[in-house]
Amino acid sequence: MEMALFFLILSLAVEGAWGGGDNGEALFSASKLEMFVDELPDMPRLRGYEVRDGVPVAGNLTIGMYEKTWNFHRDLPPTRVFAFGTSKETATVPGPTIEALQGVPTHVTWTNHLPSRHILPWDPTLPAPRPHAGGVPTVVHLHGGVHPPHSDGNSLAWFTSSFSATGPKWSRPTFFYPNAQPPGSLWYHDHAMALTRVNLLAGLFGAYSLLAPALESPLRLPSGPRFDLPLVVFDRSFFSDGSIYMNSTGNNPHIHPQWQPEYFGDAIIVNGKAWPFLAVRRRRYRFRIINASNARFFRFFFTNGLRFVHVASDSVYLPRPVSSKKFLLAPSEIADVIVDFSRSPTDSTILANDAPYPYPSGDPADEINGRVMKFVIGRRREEDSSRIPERLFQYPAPAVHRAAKTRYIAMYEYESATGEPTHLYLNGKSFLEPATETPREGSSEVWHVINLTDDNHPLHIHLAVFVVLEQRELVDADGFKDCMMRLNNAIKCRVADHAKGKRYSAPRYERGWKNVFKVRPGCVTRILVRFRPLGPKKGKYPFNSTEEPGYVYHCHILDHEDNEMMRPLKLIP
Ligand SMILES: *[C@@H]1O[C@H](CO)[C@@H](O)[C@H](O)[C@H]1NC(C)=O
Ligand SMILES: *[C@@H]1O[C@H](CO)[C@@H](O)[C@H](O)[C@H]1NC(C)=O
Ligand SMILES: *[C@@H]1O[C@H](CO)[C@@H](O)[C@H](O)[C@H]1NC(C)=O
Ligand SMILES: *[C@@H]1O[C@H](CO)[C@@H](O)[C@H](O)[C@H]1NC(C)=O
Ligand SMILES: CC(=O)N[C@H]1CO[C@H](CO)[C@@H](O)[C@@H]1O
Ligand SMILES: [Cu+2]
Repeated sequence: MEMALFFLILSLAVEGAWGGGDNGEALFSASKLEMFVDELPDMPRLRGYEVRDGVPVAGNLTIGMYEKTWNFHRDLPPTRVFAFGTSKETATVPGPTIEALQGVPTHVTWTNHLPSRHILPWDPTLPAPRPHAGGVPTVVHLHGGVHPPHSDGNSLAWFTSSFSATGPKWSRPTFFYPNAQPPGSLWYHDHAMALTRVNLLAGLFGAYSLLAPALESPLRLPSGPRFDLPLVVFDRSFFSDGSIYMNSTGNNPHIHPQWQPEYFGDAIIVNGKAWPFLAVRRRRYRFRIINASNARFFRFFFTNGLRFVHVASDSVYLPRPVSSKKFLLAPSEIADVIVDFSRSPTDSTILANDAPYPYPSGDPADEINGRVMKFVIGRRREEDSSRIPERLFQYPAPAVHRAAKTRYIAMYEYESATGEPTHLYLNGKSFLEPATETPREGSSEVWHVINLTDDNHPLHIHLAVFVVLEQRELVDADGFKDCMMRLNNAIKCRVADHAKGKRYSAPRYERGWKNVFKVRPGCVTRILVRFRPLGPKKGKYPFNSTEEPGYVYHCHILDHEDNEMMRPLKLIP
C-alpha cells in the first residue's frame, strides 16, 4: 500500500492544482431555465442478487466511477460530472438504483476510473489525501447499511484509479453487504476524507432499495418499477458553459482558501434533471425521496394540497402509516411516502419546497428553489390494486432502562477573528484523535446530543439505528456554552440543570427507528442508540462488528463532515 500523504497542509496551493473553479466563465442563472420541460429520468436498475433454478443467490456487481458529461437540462450545455455505472456509457447522475433482497448478500466491487485531477476545487487545507501520482480518492459508503467495518467505506479506506494509491484503512476492493436487516430505502455515496462534499457535488451517489417480497407484498403498497420510484433530490449551480459552479473563495480565505460552511445551488435537480416533470396515472405511487444535497433542507408540499402518507423514515418502516401535508427533509434523510393521485383535484401539481436556507434561520426559499418537480396526472381514474394498510411493521420499542451507558456528544463550531466559521468538531475533537465512543456490540446507549451552534445538524450514525426520546431547549444557553468552551465537559457544566427548557416532540413520521436526525440548535436531544440488529435475526450482527477500522458518526451536512464534524465509532466485543 502506498503511504498516504495525510494532513499535508502545503502552502503550495498552486493555482490549478485542484482544477475547476473560477475559470473566467460567467455564472449561469438557473432562473433562465424553463421548468418542467425534461421528463424525470428512470435511473438504471441493477439486481444485487442472481436467480439460480428459481432461487435467489448472492449477487456480484462491479460498479465504476467515471468522468463523463451529463445533461441536467434541455437548455443547459453538457456538464462534466463524476458518475457511477457499469460502464462509462451507461453511468448516470444519480447512479443506478441497486435492488437487493433481504437475506441475500450483495458483493460490490467499486472501481475508480476517475482522472488525475478533480473537476471541483477541494481545498488543500482540509485533511484530504494527496496521492503522489494524483488521482481522485474515493470510497463508497452504503448509508443505512448494516455491514462489517471493512465494507463501511471508512473515510481513510479511499482509493484512486486502478487502486494505484490507497488510504491507510483500505483493505479490499470488494465490499460485502449482507442485507440481513429490515427492508427499506438506503443510498450509496462517496465518503472519502475531506472530499465527500466535492465528490457528491460531482455526482457520486445513487439509491439502494432493500426489498423483502415475502414480508412486503402482503402490505400491498404500490410496487414494481413503474409505481415505486426513487426521487433523488439535490441542488447545483452552474457556469454558463454548463460546468458545475462551486464558489472557490472560502469564507476565511486565509485559513481555508476554498472551504465554505454550506453549499447551496440555485437549480433543484431530481434524478439528474433540473425541475423535471413526470406523467403519472390517477392512482397510488410510492416515492423514496432521498435528499442528496450537501446542505439544503427541503420542506416538501404539493401546491394542490395532495397529502403524503409516510410508510418509513430513513431505512426503517414505521409501525403505522402517517399522513402529512408538509414535511422537512434534512440532507441525507430519506422520506418513503405514498401519494394517491386519484385524490388530486387538478390535472397537475407541483412538488414544492419552502425551507429557509441555511435551515432554520437563513433566507426563505423563493420562486426558483421553492419548486422541485411537476406531476402531470392522467384524467381517467385507474384500476389500482395497491392500498395503504393500517399497520406496517412492528419493531422492538426502545428499551431505555436497559441502556448500558450514557454519553454526551457536543457539537462545536469554531470561528475566526472575523466571526466566520473555520471548522466544526464533535466533543471538541478532530476526526483523527482516537475513538472515544466505544459501545459494546449488542448493547444500547443513551446519547445526549448538545448543539452548541446556530445551525441544525443532521446527525448520522453508521451501523446503528436510533430513536429520538426527547428534545429540550437549554436554559441559559450562553452560560452553558461558555462553560463548555472552557471545560468541554457536559457533566461538570451541569447539563441536566440546563436541559430544562421548552420540549419539542419529533413529528409522528419520525418517531420510528432512524439513522439520521436533525439536531435542533440550542437544544439537548436525547436518543437511544441500538448497536444490535433490528431483525430479522435478533441479537447479533451476522459479522464481526468489532473489527478494524470500525465505524464513524458525523454531521451529514457534507461541508461540515469534511471539516471534521465526524468521529470514529469503535464497537468492542
Ligand atoms: C460471487 O463471488 C463470490 C466470491 O467473491 C463467489 O463465491 C460467488 O459464487 C459469486 N457469485 C456469482 C453469482 O457469481
Ligand atoms: C464567494 O464567497 C466569498 C466568501 O464568502 C464571497 O465574498 C463572494 O461574494 C462569493 N462569490 C459569489 C460569486 O457568490
Ligand atoms: C438534504 O440534505 C442536506 C444535507 O444532508 C440538507 O442540508 C438539505 O436541506 C436536505 N434537503 C432536503 C430537500 O431534504
Ligand atoms: C472480532 O474481531 C476482533 C478484532 O479484530 C477480534 O479480537 C475478535 O476475536 C473477533 N471475534 C470473532 C468472534 O472472530
Ligand atoms: C439558534 C440557536 O438557538 N442557537 C443556539 C445554539 O446553542 C448555543 C449554545 O447553547 C446558543 O448560544 C445559540 O443561541
Ligand atoms: Cu453540521
